[in-house]
Amino acid sequence: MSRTFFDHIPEIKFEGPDSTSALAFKYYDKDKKVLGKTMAEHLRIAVCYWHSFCWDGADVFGAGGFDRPWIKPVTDQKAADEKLDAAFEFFQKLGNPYFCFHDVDVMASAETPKEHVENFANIVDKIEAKIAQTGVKLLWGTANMFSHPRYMAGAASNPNPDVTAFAALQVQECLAATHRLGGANYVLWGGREGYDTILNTRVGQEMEQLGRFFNMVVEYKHKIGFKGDILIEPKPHEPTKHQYDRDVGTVYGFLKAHGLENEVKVNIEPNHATLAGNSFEHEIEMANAFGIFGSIDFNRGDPQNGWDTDQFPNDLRETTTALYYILKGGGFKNGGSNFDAKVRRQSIDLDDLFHGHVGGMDLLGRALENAAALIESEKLSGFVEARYSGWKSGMGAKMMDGSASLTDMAAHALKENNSPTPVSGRQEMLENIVTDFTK
Ligand code: XLS
Ligand code: NI
Ligand code: NI
Repeated sequence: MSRTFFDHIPEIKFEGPDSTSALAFKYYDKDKKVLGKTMAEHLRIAVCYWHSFCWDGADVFGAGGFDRPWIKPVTDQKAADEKLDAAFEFFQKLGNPYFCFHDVDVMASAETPKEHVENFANIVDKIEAKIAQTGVKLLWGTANMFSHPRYMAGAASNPNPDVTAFAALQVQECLAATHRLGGANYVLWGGREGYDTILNTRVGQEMEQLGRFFNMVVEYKHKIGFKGDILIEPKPHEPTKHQYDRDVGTVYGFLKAHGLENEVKVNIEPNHATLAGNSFEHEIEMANAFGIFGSIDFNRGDPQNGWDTDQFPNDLRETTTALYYILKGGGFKNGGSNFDAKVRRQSIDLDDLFHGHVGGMDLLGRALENAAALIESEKLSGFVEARYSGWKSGMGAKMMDGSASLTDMAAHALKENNSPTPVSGRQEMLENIVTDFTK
C-alpha cells in the first residue's frame, strides 16, 4: 500500500494567464502546439529526486526544518519506499513527464559493495513498477560518487584504485538500471573529480584516469545496448577547488583528447555556467558549435553569492534567450529540462515544493513561446545571416574549403588594395529585439 503525503494539494491544471490561483499553470499548457510540437514534447520537464525528496533543509550552519514526513532519522528500506511513494505522488499531481535520480537518493543506505548492489536492486524493481503504473518516465539516472567519505579525494580520479573500483560498481549498476528503466540519458557529474590542493595532486595522472573511466562507461553502454546519451555535466568547482570538467569548452577538449567527442554530450546547468564565469547562453552555443548539446539542469544562482545556490529559475529574459539557442540548435532530442533546483531553507511546507516547480514550469512554457516567436520572426537570425554572408563565396569560401592558402589570401588583399570599412555590430538594436520578444 502506498502512503500518501500530498492529499491537501489538488492536481495542478492549466488555467491560463488570468488565473488567480497560485497553484495553477498560467503558461505551461502541455498540449499547446509551438513550432509543430507540444510544449511537453519540446521541454521534456523533469523533477529531481535529490533536492525535492532527500533534503530536509539542513545547511552547514544548522539542522533542517522541512516538513518531509517521508524522511526518517535512519535511512532504512521503509524510508526509501515511502520516499518513492512521495516522489511519484508529487510527479502525478504536478504533471511533470520525467524525473531524475542518483542511486543513493532512491535506495536504502549501504556501506559495502554487496549491500550497495542489493539495496539498489531492491528499489529499482519498485521504481520499475511505479513507472509502469504512472507513465512518468526517467530522463536520466546518475551515480552519486561524491557524498560518501570514501570519495573525498575523487572517484575515477582518486589516488587509490580501490575507490575507483567502487565507483565502477556504482556506475555499472546505475547505468544498467537506467537502461532497464527506459532512461533517456545517463549523467556523469564529476563532483570531486578535481583537487583541493595541487600540492598533493598528480593532475596529469588524474585526468588520464578520468579519461579512461569515461571510455569504460561508453564501452559498457554499448555492451548492454543502451541507446540513450552519456552526458557530462560541467562545473568549475564546489565542492573541490578545481573540477577537471570546468565548462563546456574544457569538456570538449577533454573528450577530443580521449576520443570521445562523438560518444558523450553535455548536461548544462546555468548556475555552473555562471560559477565558471560564463553566461548560460554561452554554454549552450558552445555545445551547439561542438555538436555536443545534450540536456539542461535548469536553475539559477544568486548574483551576490558565489556558489551553487540552485534556486528555481525565474528570469524570463535569460530563459527566453536560452530556449532560443536551444531551439536554434534543433531542440532537445534525448535531453530535457530537469529542475536541479531547491526551495529556500525557510520554505518549509510541502506546498513550497509545488510553488517552486509550478513557477519553473510556467517560466519555461512562457519562454518557449517567446523563443519560438523570435525564431519565426527571423529578426536575430536574419541579421546574423547577413553579417556572415561574405564567407559564402569568393576568397572566404575558398579559405574555408581549404583551397586558398595564407599566400592566396594575402595576394587577394594586395590585389583589392582596400582597407575594409568596419560595419556596426548593432548590439543595442539586437538587445531591443530580445526585449520586445520577452513577454
Ligand atoms: C551539483 C550537480 C548535481 C548533478 C547530478 O552541482 O548539479 O546535482 O546534477 O549529480
Ligand atoms: Ni546538476
Ligand atoms: Ni549543480
